[in-house]
Amino acid sequence: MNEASAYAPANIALAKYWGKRNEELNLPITSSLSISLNQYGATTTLKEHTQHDYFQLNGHAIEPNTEFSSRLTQFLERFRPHPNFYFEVDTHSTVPIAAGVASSACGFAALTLALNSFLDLNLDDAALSILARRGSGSACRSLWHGFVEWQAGKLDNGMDSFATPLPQEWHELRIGLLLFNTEKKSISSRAAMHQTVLTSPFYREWPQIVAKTLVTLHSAIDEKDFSLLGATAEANALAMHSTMLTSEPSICYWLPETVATMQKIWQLRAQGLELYFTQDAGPNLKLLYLQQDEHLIQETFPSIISIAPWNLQNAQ
Ligand code: 2P0
Repeated sequence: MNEASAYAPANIALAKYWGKRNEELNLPITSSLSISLNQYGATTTLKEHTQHDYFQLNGHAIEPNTEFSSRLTQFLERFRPHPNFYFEVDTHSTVPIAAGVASSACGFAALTLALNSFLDLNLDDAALSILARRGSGSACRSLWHGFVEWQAGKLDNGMDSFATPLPQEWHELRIGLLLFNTEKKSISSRAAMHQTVLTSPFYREWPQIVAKTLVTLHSAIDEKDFSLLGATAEANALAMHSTMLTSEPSICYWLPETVATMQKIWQLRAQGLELYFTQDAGPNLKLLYLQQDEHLIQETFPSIISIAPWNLQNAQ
């Protein structure tokens, strides 16, 4: 166990995880369904360190006693072979900085996989997903490529709340990242989720909305019905943001560029282009389109980062 490395892709939810029934265990109120971002993710290397844990991100040491380092230390407590054993965790992320594309998700997923191999734990997929979830809820979906579904589960201890990959592949599907802002967000998704559940009068509708979204997404994926997939994912993201906007105080991750781009997408769609968006807890948009329109989309949005989720030869 001198050293172990693992890679995990970032993921974007088409049916969002928004709201917890248990904040300590990261147990969600609803199930969710995501698509992984192929070569955009995190590679984590683990070694033993002397005297204290040591964390590096993209070649820079993470200061001890920051919120980030204490979250990592807390996560590692579950794995420490004995109290005087310390970890060196070196993570390299290919996710564009501040893209709002779940850097914590791929980070905790890669760390869980690296721990499994470093400590020869031989954990099965469900156990790995449950452990990754403890680091960050959406990390439980980042252990696989392609479509992944996280079952909310019912148990209080969370042992039935884990993700599994879907068997369907959709090689023509593309995801585009459109980044408008690189500043740190004003409110973390963790805090925003908490505030929404407690204060939004619209939140009581959310579980039924997600249940319907999931049924429709499954038929869209089974039938390879792109219009249905795109429209369903877009409506789910807008419903999630409606719960945020109606929380008290209101949470608005939208920038003028976000809204202007939504309107441009709606206009292009009215002209016949099959283009949809989804948005997470940040101002950036993730576009959904098909390979046949990739050139046109790249011309229309020159800064877009276009991802082919099943073209896996580039993934680590
Ligand atoms: C998602 N998000 O399904 C949703 C949509 C953001 C918007 O999962 O508190 O970082 O660590 O469980 O996983 C971001 O939340 O939250 C997220 P924690 P996480 O992708």
